[in-house]
Amino acid sequence: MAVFGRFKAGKSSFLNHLLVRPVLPVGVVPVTSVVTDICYAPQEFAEVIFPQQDKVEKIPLSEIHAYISESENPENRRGVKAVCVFLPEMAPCRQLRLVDTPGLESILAHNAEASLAWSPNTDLALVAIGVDPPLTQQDVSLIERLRRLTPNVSVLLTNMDLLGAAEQQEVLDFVTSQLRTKFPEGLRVFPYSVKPGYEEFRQTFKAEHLAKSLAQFEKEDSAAISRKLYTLLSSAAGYLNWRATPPK
Ligand SMILES: Nc1nc2c(ncn2[C@@H]2O[C@H](COP(=O)(O)OP(=O)(O)OP(=O)(O)O)[C@@H](O)[C@H]2O)c(=O)[nH]1
Ligand SMILES: [Mg+2]
Repeated sequence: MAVFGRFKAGKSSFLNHLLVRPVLPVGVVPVTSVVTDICYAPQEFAEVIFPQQDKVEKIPLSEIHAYISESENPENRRGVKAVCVFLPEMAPCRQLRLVDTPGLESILAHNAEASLAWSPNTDLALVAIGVDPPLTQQDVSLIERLRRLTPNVSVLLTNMDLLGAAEQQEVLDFVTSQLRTKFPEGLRVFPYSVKPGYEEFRQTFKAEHLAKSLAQFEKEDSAAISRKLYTLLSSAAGYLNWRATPPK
């Protein structure tokens, strides 16, 4: 499950909250500069993938900041393709990989490039949208783009704690109805906050999205592969003077 979205939407904070541990660096300025993949291993460690040198370096988890944060690896000068984090606490969901991506729409264009270049690998995509502003044309374009790569795209409405109860409902209704007009076949919207007192959002997300997605993993996987093949064939269709049939 890969988390995409605007810079500072709270993508890394959300994954830390899900893991109940501050694994990924977060901050008030653009932070994540490298795609970071989190999955299960019996022991905790991390690997840094350098494509240019065809090299994988094993490092302690405490050192990942040096490779994935904009302040310590500006413009990804170290030339890192991705960082893989292995955690024993991912044991209950071994078939799951959580992926954090650099933010879009910031002044740092290389971050958006890194995210979009990685996006064709996505099976389950989660688009993080902060409540202020609640939904932009760029968010909708991102969802459209991801839906060409996978049938399973959902929205995480972050920073809900910044609003009172009535405003929370107002924003949720606005985002849901706007998305329904753009995507009539439906898109799940999960409200979220990492602040104390909002743990029920995490429970709902885990029960309603993660657990169900894992249960349907095989089915989802083959649907995602069909969608990717369709996108690949469509992009090659002009070249071959042939029309691809969309998957059912
Ligand atoms: N009030 C509030 N603040 C949040 C929440 N989630 C994240 N933040 C804050 O928002 C800021 C950005 O969080 P990050 O997790 O770094 O955001 P990001 O989307 O990963 O940012 P980039 O990696 O730069 O794209 C930080 O200052 C967080 O503390 C939330 O649910 N509520
Ligand atoms: Mg981040």
